[in-house]
Amino acid sequence: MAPLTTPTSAAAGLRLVPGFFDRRQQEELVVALREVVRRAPLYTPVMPGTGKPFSVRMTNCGPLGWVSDPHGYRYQPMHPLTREPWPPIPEILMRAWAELADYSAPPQACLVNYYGPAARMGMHQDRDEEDLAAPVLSISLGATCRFRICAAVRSASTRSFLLTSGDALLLGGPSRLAFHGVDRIVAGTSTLLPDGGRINLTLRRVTKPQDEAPQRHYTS
Ligand code: MD3
Ligand code: FE
Repeated sequence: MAPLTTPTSAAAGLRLVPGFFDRRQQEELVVALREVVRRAPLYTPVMPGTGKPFSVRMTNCGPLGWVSDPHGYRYQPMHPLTREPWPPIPEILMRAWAELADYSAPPQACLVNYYGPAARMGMHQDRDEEDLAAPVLSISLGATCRFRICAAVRSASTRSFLLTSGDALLLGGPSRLAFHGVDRIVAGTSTLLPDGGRINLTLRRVTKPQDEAPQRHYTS
């Protein structure tokens, strides 16, 4: 069984798998992601309403992608600038979901977040998905970051820990709706990516599996 760490009971259902991807697999992921960003370029999203730009640059792969623009947050099947469909989720990530997620249906969206040395992400909940029974699987590549998570109410005390290159973090059960964010990128910790950058991949279900062709289950 893979190592299991629960840094805080404020995040029950959270499972950190340090070093899930070894260095060779991380390099394979970077190669696959270069193809993803060639077909679906990183762009700078803006906040709904205010139009304030994110410090994180984003793109997606998979049938659906998460986008933020002046109209709101949503999932959509195409890149907001090229209007092309998102490229497929790389096989190595589909296998990671099958191994870790303990969920009967495949992921539909893989958000690619690119953090430069000064980028951060404010505390928020992920709740734009209709299927909240499915876990979220996050994979970290490149620079280490200090990640923060707190229980379902924002006022609850928060805990923080480091996410390093190759780590997988599974957010299921009560942790699925926990507030979380990235406080900062730790300078000088990226040997995988140039310029001290960090990539976070977030694999998600968006719709409920019942909306698709039923999955057959055989016994005996
Ligand atoms: C906890 N990304 O894209 S990943 C996001 O490192 C996001 O880029 C951060 O938060 C990043 O929405 C954090 C870890 C993560 C992802 C999803 C979660 C933690 C989560 C969903 C629920 C609770
Ligand atoms: Fe999030």
